[in-house]
Amino acid sequence: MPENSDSQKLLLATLRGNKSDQTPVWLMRQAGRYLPEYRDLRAQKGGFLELCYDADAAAEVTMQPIDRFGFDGAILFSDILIVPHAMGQNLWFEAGEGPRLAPRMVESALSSLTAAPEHFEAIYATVRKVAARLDDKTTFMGFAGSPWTVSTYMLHGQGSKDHAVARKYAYRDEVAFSELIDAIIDNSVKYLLGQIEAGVDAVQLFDSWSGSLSPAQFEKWVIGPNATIISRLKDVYPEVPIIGFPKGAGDKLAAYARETGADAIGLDETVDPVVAHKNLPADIPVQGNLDPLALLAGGDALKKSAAHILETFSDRPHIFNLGHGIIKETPIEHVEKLLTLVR
Ligand code: 1CP
Repeated sequence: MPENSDSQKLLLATLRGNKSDQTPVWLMRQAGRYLPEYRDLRAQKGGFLELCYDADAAAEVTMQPIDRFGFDGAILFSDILIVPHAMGQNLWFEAGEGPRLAPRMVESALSSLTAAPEHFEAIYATVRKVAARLDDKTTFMGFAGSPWTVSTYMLHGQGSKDHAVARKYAYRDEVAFSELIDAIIDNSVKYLLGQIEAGVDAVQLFDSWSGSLSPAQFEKWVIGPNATIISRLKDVYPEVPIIGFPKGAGDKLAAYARETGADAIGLDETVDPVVAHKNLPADIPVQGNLDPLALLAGGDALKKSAAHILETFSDRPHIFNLGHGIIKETPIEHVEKLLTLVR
């Protein structure tokens, strides 16, 4: 990407620490089920994974929220479970239930998996198509799940509420768990470097389930692996910003910000903006953190929450976002209202 076109990207500049009088905005899960055009294309393609691996369709889905709302950032349409799939686990989605992975790594050896790197190639094809379509004001973000969060799916074979199988495994079988985390790190670094080479401007690391760990486990399995991924990406692409999103980090948020080397910190909706602003390093950009339910509710709840967040972060680089993914029942008009409020 030539430098003169980069300079027009408000979100990218904010991630690099610039404060502008305009706050950039995008929404986690902005490409997805709350959009009728998404539901149409998904039905046409037959399912979610079919959509992910069809580069034309996935590029179209990535562009849908940009074409409709003009967000400052486009997030690659893919999923964090592409990494386990490329590592050789089978992956499918049960209708109305969610992801399934087999074999479950709690009872299988890593050495029994046969890698399927063609799954990464399909995603890079999407990245190239989107990069060719985006205008020079919109920042393009790639992503991966963080190792702890990805390991919970690989070990349970599906989503889980308390991640107990993974937490027990990490205590009881630390050597094997550590090997699994290292393998996820290696694959995630490879995958993110591939996304950057194919044309993304920045990447986000989603540690959606970091909130289920004890403080010592958080240091070991959240801060450690995220720091390793970030330092390995920075060795190759020091100028590409990395957003860390340790959902549910609570008291550990400041340690995460200091110790991982992330360029910007994503805040979930349980974080008090005033407390985060006080506790985080003064110059680090933050992203967030409207409650997805306040957006769904609309009206005063939406107005007041958005205003409070904007006001609190008015003298720090800030990217407006939700604290977690947009809920599928969210009315489109509420998204439009939010954009008016932020802009
Ligand atoms: O159409 C459908 O029914 C599929 C729903 C869907 C979508 C739209 C899934 C299944 N994944 C996605 C896309 C997706 N997932 C994106 C790209 C689009 C965007 O953000 O606009 C991203 C960044 C993700 C990331 C992701 N997938 C996370 C981390 C973020 C988060 O929300 O915490 C996680 C945990 C997943 C796993 C996943 N993917 C899909 C499901 C149903 C699940 C399981 C969630 C769970 O265990 O509760």
